Amino acid sequence: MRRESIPADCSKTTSMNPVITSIFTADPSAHVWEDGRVYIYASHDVDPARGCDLMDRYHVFSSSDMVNWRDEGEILSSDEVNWGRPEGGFMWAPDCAYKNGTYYFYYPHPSGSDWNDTWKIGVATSGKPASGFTDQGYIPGLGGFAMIDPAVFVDEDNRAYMYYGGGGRCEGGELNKDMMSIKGSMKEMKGLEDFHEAAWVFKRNGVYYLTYADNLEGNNRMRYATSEHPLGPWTHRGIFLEPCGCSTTHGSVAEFKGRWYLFYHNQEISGEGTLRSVCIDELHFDEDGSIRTVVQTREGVNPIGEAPAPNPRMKVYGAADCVVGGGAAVEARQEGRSVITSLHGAGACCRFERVDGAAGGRAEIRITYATTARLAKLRLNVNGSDYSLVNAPSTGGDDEFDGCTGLTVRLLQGAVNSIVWSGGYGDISIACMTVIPLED
Ligand code: FUB
Repeated sequence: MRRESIPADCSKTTSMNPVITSIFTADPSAHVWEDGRVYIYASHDVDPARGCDLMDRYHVFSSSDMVNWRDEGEILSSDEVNWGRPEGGFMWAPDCAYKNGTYYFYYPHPSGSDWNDTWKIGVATSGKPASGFTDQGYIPGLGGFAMIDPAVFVDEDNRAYMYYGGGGRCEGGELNKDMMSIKGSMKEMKGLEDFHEAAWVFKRNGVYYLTYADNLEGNNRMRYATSEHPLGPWTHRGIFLEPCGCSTTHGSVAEFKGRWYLFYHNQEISGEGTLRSVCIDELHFDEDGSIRTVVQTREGVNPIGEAPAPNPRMKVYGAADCVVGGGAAVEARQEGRSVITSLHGAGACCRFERVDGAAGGRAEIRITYATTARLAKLRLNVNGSDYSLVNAPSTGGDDEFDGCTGLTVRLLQGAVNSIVWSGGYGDISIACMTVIPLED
């Protein structure tokens, strides 16, 4: 295998917005766990979109510095939910909580074909934050018409609370110690003004904050209310996120290394309300605890904490390692580099054989690319499994190989894996492919 000289480096100086560009993601729920990393549990808008019904799986993303984000891969799909809607789909805004060594992943999903009347709140558990989740069923007694968007807040005394709702009604209740049932019953959260959906609760300086999306026609905003108690009553405090240019708005708030952040989504990359992308901007408070209006930026946020160290197990595969087909070509560029080009035609592809999957299991697969197309895409197939379309936003020049995109997939043990990138979705050239084995 020949190593290419083009660096397979995805590092950024600010997070940029949207921050997740490789696939379409929405409804981010952010948490900082004991390993010191920040995690985003997001919905996945499946491309091409057809309303929000094809959203059938979840990915997790994590970072050590708020700027460089790693796709941790898919953690749950509707195929794995045996109590779920027979037709699948409708895996909407999720959340995750940690208690006593277990991660609890909460997600809204209908149990019947009449989807909006049969919502339930499913729970999947794992001993790890971003892999190994197994569905455990749904929380008894919760759900029904429009009751979506679960959010769980674990207080300093280790008591946990669930909030959820849609269609104008927000409910909250305490979770039992098992984290999978409600103590008593849920009650309506009083004092919220113009509640639509997307409840989220956090605590700062002893004050509980409940944030949510309002009902502004076609362009929801985010409002918040505060309370001295986790289940209210709440005092409405106002709007802190103006419209993001997307018909839905959904956000979460987290503190990371002493700074506060809002995680939300917009439709900047696609221009379509059902192909959304997660963004991050800083959140600031006034002296009296009021949240200042969030400034939505293109640059995103600055690095904080440690940048990711190069992974010693990373392997880089160049144009010489790939077999092209369907009109794709290998071309020599400046400094004697060879790159894979002409991937715009339907059927054009490049195939990397004998890719090393190390011990097998999860691995990040990234490509370093250049494109002048506003939004090129490539379809990724690994060992015969079709993963999805992977986005490759413009780098501004067909010789500007500073684009980086990819997914986390599952590889087999050893140098036996076949990875195919197929084109037909915009002109794009690939300089190299990087494979980084992850802990399983
Ligand atoms: O992503 C599907 C739905 O759109 C979410 O559950 C809502 O909060 C809205 O963002």
